[in-house]
Amino acid sequence: MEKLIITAAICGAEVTKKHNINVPYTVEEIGREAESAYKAGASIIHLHVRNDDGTPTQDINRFEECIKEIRRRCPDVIIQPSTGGAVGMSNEERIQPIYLKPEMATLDCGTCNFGGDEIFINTENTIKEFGEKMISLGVKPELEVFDKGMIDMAIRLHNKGYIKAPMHYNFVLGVNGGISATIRDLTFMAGSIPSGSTFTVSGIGKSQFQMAALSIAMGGHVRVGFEDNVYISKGVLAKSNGELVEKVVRIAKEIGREIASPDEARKILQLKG
Ligand code: KMH
Ligand code: ZN
Repeated sequence: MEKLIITAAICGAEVTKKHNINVPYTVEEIGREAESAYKAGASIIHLHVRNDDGTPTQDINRFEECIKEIRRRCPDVIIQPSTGGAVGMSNEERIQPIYLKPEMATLDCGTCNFGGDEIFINTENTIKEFGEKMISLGVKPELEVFDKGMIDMAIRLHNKGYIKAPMHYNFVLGVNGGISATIRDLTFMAGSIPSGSTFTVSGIGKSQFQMAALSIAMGGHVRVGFEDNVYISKGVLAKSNGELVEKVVRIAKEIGREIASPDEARKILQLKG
């Protein structure tokens, strides 16, 4: 089996210090959390940024500052900014970080409910626009799919030239409005992507480590981090993103999967590097 790529989603847009005091807001805190994940074995940092008061922002200058701080602490890590941002942001706001030409960025492949009255909106035209811009700037998309139909959308847009192969998917399982975090649904998703594609799995909330273990055994990759889950075990808050990554590394070792370095991850994902 290929080595395991671990992505750390260190911050997110929705989780706050009220959920876990260690959720990073400031540039320094974001740097600290990225470094803890990287030192534990993460080769990709999925990045949202915040203002110092914790409000989510997609401001290009804030991304630039945070990326500089992460680079200083983790020279070779792959930095993957979000273009999803937070629910309710405009497309213009969301797309900003790709103009920094990161190696990767997320590309959300459909609209879904996001709990309560929230709707995370990604129309077909939005996905086309973001996909085209990423191709023109040389940014590899991680295709965020919250449901099976979003895989089909990505395939359709790939066939029309808006997304290049090999495609890399992130199955986000267990969002309140998306596909569930079950063995059945993970198997369904993994069986639905074109051959030659790669996938990572983000189990939301209490499913995080169960979905991680399944993906490790299936040959997929894993995303963990405060964006998706703030607990290290039932009722026990994680001290850092690094602690969550360490747990994945322990599980992987037991199952016999080696951990990919950032450069090995670049090869597996066919990034330009
Ligand atoms: N914060 C969510 C509304 C992404 O990073 O591309 C969207 C999200 C997906 O987190
Ligand atoms: Zn995100």
